[in-house]
Amino acid sequence: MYAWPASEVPALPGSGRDLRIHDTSTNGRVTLEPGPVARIYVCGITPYDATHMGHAATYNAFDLVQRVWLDTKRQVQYVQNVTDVDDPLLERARRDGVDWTGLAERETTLFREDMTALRMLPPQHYIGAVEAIPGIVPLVERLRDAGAAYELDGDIYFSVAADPHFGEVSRLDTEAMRLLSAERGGDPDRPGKKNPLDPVLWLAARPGEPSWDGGTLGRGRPGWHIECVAIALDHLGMGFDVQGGGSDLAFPHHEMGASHAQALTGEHPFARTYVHAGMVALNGEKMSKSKGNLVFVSTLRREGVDPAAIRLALLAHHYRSDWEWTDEVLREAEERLARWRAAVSRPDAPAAEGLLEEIREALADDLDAPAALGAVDRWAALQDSTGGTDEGAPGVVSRAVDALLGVAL
Ligand code: 5CA
Ligand code: ZN
Repeated sequence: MYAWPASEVPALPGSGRDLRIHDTSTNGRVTLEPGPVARIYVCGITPYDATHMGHAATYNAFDLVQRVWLDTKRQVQYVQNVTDVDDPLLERARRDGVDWTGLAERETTLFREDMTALRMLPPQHYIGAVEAIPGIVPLVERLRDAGAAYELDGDIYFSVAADPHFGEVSRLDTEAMRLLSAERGGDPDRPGKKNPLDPVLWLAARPGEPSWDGGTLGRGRPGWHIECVAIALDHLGMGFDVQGGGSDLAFPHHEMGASHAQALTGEHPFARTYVHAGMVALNGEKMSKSKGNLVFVSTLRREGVDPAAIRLALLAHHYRSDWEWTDEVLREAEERLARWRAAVSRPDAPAAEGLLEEIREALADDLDAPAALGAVDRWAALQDSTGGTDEGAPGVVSRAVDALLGVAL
């Protein structure tokens, strides 16, 4: 499906450095070494509610990954899905008495508008679960025929025992996996499963629910993890550079996805690096659609908040930390934006020597956006008398801030 328009990324002098980033599966930092075309899959939204600050923070982190890669003169192949059929979407549509397809379309449209306003780079392939179904069915058939999946009352389950690398993405013990599985869409207590953790690949048609032709699987709809696997394999192949999402996706979603793909292909790994963003909270609790403690990007925009200030509010927090959204966070970002805009309008701006390299260094160091903001703050606070003036400096600074941080001054 259509993604959203790309904002221009200004060309910068020289070249950025390779990104060192925290990898969940090794629990340590790795230097990413993509080829000339860096490949990234970022899990997309389940469109039953509007984009909140937690979503925006996670997409901001992976937007930075791409901006660093582009600055190393690589191309980026970026794929994102939309989980436009799944239990939470169907439940919300039922609760509100609306058509689930209309709900998904409306919220996806709003997400596109939010991403555009925030200057997030669009994926080259933006694929809905529904449009991926013809590709999902043969994968599930193959897993079943290879003995990596089994039937339970018409539903097809993946056998985690089929992947010798199962558990290596999230590195959790069985008890923790069981708890998270129950919390995050799994059904560990369903009788008859070979392993309580086994996730569903194909759900047989239920009355009152949408279903599709599943070939030898019978009518039904896909499970959650196989959706992202089918889309990633189709557009990126095995061994792509980064799979990204919020930390709540490490288990079960990314763990199961890796196992599906590894069992399907006999190859390892699915993604070379798994990167997870921290959770944004509101009033002390993780912002989540199910709890309803949300601040929406679109609401702030409607209230007249500058999207560049929203983006600066996200950038002020390290992507791996869990943090709390408050009015104060936004107020500080608005003040910073005003300071930066005033600074680039100075006729006698101080020289910006070294600033571009400082921003590059900060981002290459596990996407340390707060450090990058600090470097720009210092330049904005400089009095022209200290290091001489340079009438080219405002241009250099605004291009660097735009290209590397996605903020238009
Ligand atoms: N459709 C699936 C992924 S395939 C899904 O998780 N959708 S979602 O709408 O629930 O979340 C979209 C992205 O936002 C995911 O990466 C998720 O980890 C992230 N996310 C959700 N809530 C928060 C939060 N409070 N803070 C940070 N990131 C969040
Ligand atoms: Zn996903």
